[in-house]
Amino acid sequence: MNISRELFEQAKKIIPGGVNSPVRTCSGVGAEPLFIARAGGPYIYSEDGHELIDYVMSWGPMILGHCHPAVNRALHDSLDRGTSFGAPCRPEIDLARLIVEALPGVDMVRMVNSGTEATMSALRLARGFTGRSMVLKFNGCYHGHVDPFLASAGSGAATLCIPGTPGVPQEVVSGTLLADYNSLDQVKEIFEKHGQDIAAIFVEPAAGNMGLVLPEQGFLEGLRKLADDFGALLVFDEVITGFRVSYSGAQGYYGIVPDITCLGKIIGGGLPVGAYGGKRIIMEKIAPCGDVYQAGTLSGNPLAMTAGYQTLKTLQTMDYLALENKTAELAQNLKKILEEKGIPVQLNALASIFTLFFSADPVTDFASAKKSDQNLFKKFYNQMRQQGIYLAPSGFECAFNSFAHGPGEWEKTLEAARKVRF
Ligand code: KE4
Repeated sequence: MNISRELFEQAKKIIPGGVNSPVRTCSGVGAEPLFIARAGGPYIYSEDGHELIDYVMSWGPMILGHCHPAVNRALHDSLDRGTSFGAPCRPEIDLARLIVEALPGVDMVRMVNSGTEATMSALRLARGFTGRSMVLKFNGCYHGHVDPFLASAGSGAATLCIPGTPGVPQEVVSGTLLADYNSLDQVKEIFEKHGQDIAAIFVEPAAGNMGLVLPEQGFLEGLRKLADDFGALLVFDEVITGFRVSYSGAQGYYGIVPDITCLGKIIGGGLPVGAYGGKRIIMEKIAPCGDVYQAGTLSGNPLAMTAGYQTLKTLQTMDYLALENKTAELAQNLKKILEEKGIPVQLNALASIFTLFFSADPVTDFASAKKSDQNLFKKFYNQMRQQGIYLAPSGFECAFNSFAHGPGEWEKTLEAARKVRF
């Protein structure tokens, strides 16, 4: 009896692909999805009763671990007061205040309901504030399924785009410019050609959607200077890195202050939340104080605000450096185990995130990430999952450690890696 398989067959009849987000099918690694019944701490439990150590952690939100007592207690209390009012409520101020106090680049913040909604709104704001229409993003960076960002490099000049998916008209991506991550020369060239028309640079300050790719020395500083020199805005998509790489996000970790910051994942504590924030003069351009329109029925609902608030309050008491060190130790030991099997591995790690690329060459951008051996990753993923270690079902995602993982989980993870056969 395979309950997950049965549920997957049922789901496929009424939900496209049987999932509410494509990566969850696990088709990229030749596996079927596990249907999860419950989770607690660093563990998830499948409908078939299997316990697995979770390094997906809902793709980042669960940095405290699943069912953190303080978060769940706060949610239970909030539930009995109502789930959504469609009117201002105190928890919105409480969470907004924590975000503003934590992030150097955020004087004001608007809540939305997903990372996609955050980046979509931030793009409209950047265009409205600057009066310009073009936007520059980086190959391999993902900013949610916003039409102008679903663009692929066109032929010839790398900067001109074609739609990355059906349903996005050419004219929607004609204002999107593409460069390679960590390539300041390409960015300079693009600005020299289009500089007066570029509203914003959108960048993941540490990129988590091609596997983890870190900014090279001077890259973020260079983007900051180019944005300033040409009157464009610098937008940090911190949906993954916000409150993950440090309590002050990547902007605090790297010491670069963006004009707008996009958030999601951790600030919702597992409930649907996104946010975008920035300098006051920019944020006051947003309706109703400004004329750039954005709205949302469930934005700022008390339940999600409560989960986010309690998560951040708890994070204020946690030792990020200790978790960073433990994550580095785990990742380096995994790399060592694989190399002892004759498997070339590149490790990219930052704070509590890491990616093992099955490649002999360093991974510094999307092109080098794509050179990694996905067949080796597939073998690794499936044999680790069979041994109760739940990794992201793609070689272009990250592993997320948490404050709930401990020596027992890390040792079990290493033991499982030792038994993988390639
Ligand atoms: P959501 O709309 O999925 O909440 O956020 C979109 C988004 C925006 N920016 C960054 C940097 C992101 O990583 C994401 C979403 N991340 C993916 C995984 N890397 C979510 C998983 C999924 O699509 O199911």
